[in-house]
Amino acid sequence: IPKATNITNRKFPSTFIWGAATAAYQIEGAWDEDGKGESMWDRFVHSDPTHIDDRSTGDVACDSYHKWQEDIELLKQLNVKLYRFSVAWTRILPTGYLESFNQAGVDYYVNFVKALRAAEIEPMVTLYHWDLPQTLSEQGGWLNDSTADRFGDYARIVFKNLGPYVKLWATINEPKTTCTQGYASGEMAPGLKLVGDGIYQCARVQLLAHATAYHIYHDEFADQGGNVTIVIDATYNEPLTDSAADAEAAEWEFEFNLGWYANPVYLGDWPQIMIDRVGNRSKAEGLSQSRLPPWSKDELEFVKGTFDYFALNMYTAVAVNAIDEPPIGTGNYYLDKGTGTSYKPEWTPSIAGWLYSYPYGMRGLLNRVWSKYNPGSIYVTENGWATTEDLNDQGRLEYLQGYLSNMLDAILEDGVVVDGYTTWSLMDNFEWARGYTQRYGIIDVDFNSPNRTRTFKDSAKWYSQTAATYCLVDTCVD
Ligand code: GBH
Repeated sequence: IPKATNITNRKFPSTFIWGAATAAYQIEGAWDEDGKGESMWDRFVHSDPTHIDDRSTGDVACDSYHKWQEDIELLKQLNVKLYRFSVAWTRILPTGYLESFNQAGVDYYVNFVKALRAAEIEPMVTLYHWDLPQTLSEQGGWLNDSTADRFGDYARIVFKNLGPYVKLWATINEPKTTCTQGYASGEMAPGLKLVGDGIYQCARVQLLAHATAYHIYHDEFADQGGNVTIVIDATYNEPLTDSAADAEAAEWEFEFNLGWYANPVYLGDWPQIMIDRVGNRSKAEGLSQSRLPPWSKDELEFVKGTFDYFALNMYTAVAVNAIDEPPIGTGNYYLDKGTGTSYKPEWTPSIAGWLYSYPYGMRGLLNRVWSKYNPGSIYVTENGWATTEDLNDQGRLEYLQGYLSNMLDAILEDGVVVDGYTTWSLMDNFEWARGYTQRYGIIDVDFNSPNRTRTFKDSAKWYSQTAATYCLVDTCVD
């Protein structure tokens, strides 16, 4: 196995848990089978094929709905002990309402988690990875406060039925991506462009939904003894220059991205800089209330502290610079944050425009999350690299090796508690608006074959060795 430079040859702690991640809409297919309802992603891809770069859909995807036993075999061959996957809300409650309850959906996932346990693989279940029931979407989706209650109804069913086999829960995956890409840029479902106000309301409703599920678990299923949190994605924000202004801008960027979701959950309330900047700009626009919806005292209490660990998705670094105050006029999150972003020339680009390799960013961000939010335990629930289809994926191998090496530095040198890691992704899958043009899997999937044949890439061979030896290179010292 080739050695990248500066990779530590020390072992990960024996308690560290190696895993892989996927999401329902990206792998399952069987979009309308066995009573499943339509989700907003089903609608998004079917209503206008141009929403997706290659005009593809997740109708079949990796066909994991049928090939789940084969997926468990792959996990075993990878030597991983943790599998992060998501449940499709529309298999459990096809319309999002209780009266639409679908037993076949529950049975499917109960069988699946039982089989994972039998294979000695711990399930980490994400309740929501972007596939909102279309019925709820038409009633406002993440702009409508009542969606938080519907999410609670759904979460209760999943906790009750899967809870005996599941100890690690994630409520909502990357709420920020849903708000920015789904409700502001319109690149993802439901394709709305509400860049000044809907984007903030979407964050509020998702945080209420998360907190609702968290409290249901701890009030009604505490005897299951599991841990619940929300999955937040973040970049490592490096000031573009060593000027004080760029350092402050990097701080604003941090708060307008990670802090937007982490601050309410871990510390209480929106970050102060968001309250100030969005409030001031809203006032200057002549609005009577901030476009960032203020929390009531009860809501604040309800959301604060709703975590049992920190689930962090981390892929890239961003360089941040100060800019002149953007003109007042149209409400816009991207102007509210008042920063400029770019990528440094020394970082390695991937084929995804937003994703650059800067391995130190993993160590830097883990330290920041650890000291700022004091979460007790961190799982890195996604981290991965985009390529075209290629079995000889040396670039991915080096990316993972470099990021994991920096994670190990955070653990051994800095005392950050990282308990587990689920790489993105177990296998190539439907990459949202990019369709099948960008591959993140360590395992290749042949989307031209009806069998959706899975083949280990070089990175998967390396990862299976690493998961067995706790070592990023061929030989480690303890
Ligand atoms: C993850 O998000 C998702 O959870 C996962 O489903 C997905 O397959 C994986 O990434 C790979 O993309 O287009 O410049 O506006 C990672 C965080 C946040 C990264 C939104 C891309 C859009 C940047 N993503 N971001 S841009």
